[in-house]
Amino acid sequence: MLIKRAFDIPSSELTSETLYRNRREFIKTASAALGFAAVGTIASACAPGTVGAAAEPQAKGKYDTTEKLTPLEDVTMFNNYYEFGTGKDDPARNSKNFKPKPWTVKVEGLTKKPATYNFEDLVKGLTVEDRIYRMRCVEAWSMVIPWQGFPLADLIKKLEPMPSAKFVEFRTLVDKNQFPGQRGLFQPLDWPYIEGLRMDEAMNPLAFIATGLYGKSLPNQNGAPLRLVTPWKYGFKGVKAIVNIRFSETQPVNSWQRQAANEYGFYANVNPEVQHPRWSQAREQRIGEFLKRQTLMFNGYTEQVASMYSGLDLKKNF
Ligand SMILES: Nc1nc2c(c(=O)[nH]1)N[C@H]1C(S)=C(S)[C@@H](COP(=O)(O)O)O[C@H]1N2
Ligand SMILES: [Mo]
Repeated sequence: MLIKRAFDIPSSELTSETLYRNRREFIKTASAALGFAAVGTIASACAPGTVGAAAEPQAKGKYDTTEKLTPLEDVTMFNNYYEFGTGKDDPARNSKNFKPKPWTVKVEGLTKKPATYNFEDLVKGLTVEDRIYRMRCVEAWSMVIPWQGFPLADLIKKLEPMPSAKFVEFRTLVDKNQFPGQRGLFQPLDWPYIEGLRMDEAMNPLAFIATGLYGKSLPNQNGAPLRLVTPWKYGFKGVKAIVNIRFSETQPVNSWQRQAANEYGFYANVNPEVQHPRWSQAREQRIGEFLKRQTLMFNGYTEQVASMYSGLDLKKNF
């Protein structure tokens, strides 16, 4: 017989592209029908490892990059998450027993809706979206990651900050029992991990809160159950396992700034022209590629973000 029927095709012939696209459609439909909470449940019921290997671009939305996706294995095995250790493989190894559920987020400061929300209430009414973003770490490695989550702007609108709020600050959980990096003699950072954005940056359509990736609920090592994603900034802005959102009038001091203010600024915009004191930022290593590539201004998102920084000296405000 010449024509193969679908169930005759060995799974090795089904590209991860097809699997990923189908799953993406399925999750969209299912989450529309069942509401936001369904995403995690449905996605985690799918076996891990069936998507991701040499995946092809799946750009759909207007903010999606068409570049080749970084395989799921790399996205989940090569991480930065000092609460779990300073090695790139520590987060995957040490986060297996982390409990992202139940989860609460305290919202405070200059807001009309201050409260401690459980995760489900915090995200209630927000629409899940896909975003394929180019990601760039300050250590010069980069990836392309298909995220699921919602625009940060949608969450902020729901939380009704007061007009006097000029910044929003995020904090990660502090829990010695769950985070080996918060025990012991060597503490690489002061805890909690803190990051912040100017309000206009936070409201920019690119700023995203991820609750999933590759159609799966967010792996612990990537910041479950919710983390910030700002693709025009260096990776350290992407604060993980958020338990605190504070609206303030004054600019927050983020963790890396507190650690080494000469090396890490508040803005952390990807900028090939401003070098880190110890290394150049002109080029980057895309995980899975052999040759280095040029780093793009604002990580390639100039069109969406440059206007926010007109009149700002980006060499001083790095
Ligand atoms: N709480 C917390 N968030 C964090 C970090 C961390 O150490 N702790 N590392 C940051 C850095 S430096 C990077 S590059 C990204 C990496 O995200 P990923 O592991 O999902 O790729 O997480 C950021 N968020
Ligand atoms: Mo990073």
